[in-house]
Amino acid sequence: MVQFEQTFSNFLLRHQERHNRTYNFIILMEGIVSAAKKIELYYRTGALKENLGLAGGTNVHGESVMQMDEIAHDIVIHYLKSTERVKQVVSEESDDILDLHKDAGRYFVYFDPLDGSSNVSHGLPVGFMFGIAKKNLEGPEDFHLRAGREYIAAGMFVIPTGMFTLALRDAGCWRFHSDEAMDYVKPVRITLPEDPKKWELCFNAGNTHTFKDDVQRWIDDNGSKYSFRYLGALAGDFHRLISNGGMFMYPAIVNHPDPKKNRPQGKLRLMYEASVVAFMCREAGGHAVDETGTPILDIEPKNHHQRTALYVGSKQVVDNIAQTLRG
Ligand code: AHM
Ligand code: MG
Repeated sequence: MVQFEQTFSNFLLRHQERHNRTYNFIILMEGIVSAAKKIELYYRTGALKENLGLAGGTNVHGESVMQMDEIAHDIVIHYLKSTERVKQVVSEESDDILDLHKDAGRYFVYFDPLDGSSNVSHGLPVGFMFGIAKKNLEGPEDFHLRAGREYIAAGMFVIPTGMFTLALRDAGCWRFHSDEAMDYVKPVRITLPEDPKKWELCFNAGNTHTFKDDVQRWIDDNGSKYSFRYLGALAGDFHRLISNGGMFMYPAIVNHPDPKKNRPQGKLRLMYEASVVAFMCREAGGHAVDETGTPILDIEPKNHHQRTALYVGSKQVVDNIAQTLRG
């Protein structure tokens, strides 16, 4: 018997029809999925094509080598442009906000085309992460930077594993995998497990002594309740976290022995890393806060590359550390 799975395209088409929505979002998502497939292909053949080198370096043939994250950025821009539905984008790989179809477009896309760069030279998982917001439907467009609560969707591809997670506002968090024909198939709704048995903690434990004292104390008091896992690429770490429950955190670094290495604002980027996972987590029943215990989704970005500390995962655990963070 041939086994047929529902495809992502069919899932999305039905979703839009059920909610009486236009097809614009389908056209946008088709562009995003095409970009992800291309990035995946380049990533898997990176060593062969020598795409894993440093930007500006040269390969054995004396040709200039593009870094994988620059390639991924170009791929995403190409496919987003081709949808003709995107007003502006923010990419981790571009200093400036980029205009695509500034007047005619309908969406804003905030993305990190290849997150987790320290994994690239090992061929280990990285992420293509994105948040999507819509133009002002009432009143003229003011091009303000959207807070996570204004996103209409957010998602991530864990490359090169073929796993894709997409959260749609008020319609849940869904996971798909790539089949033999490279189609994303078999939607599975993700809800954070209530049972604490599988919960895990996920953070760079080597940084513990650099966290603020209250956070170090929280880890001392609570750490032994959980298993620890850390891949070092947010998409991969969050992919596991959202299935098992627990908490991923990247606290502010304020006690570094070399004060120049402190990161009081945190490391991760608000618009295309923290808000993306916070949005997915909310749709899966979880929560996310920053170093002051403020919900990540409520933070109004002042700058498109703004950083934030991040605590994201099961509501119970995040609420618990949020109390400590609020002091
Ligand atoms: P990048 O955008 O430079 O790749 O940094 C983001 C990554 C995240 O994917 C990951 O969660 C974190 O940085 C890991 O940082 P560290 O190596 O300090 O633990
Ligand atoms: Mg990144």
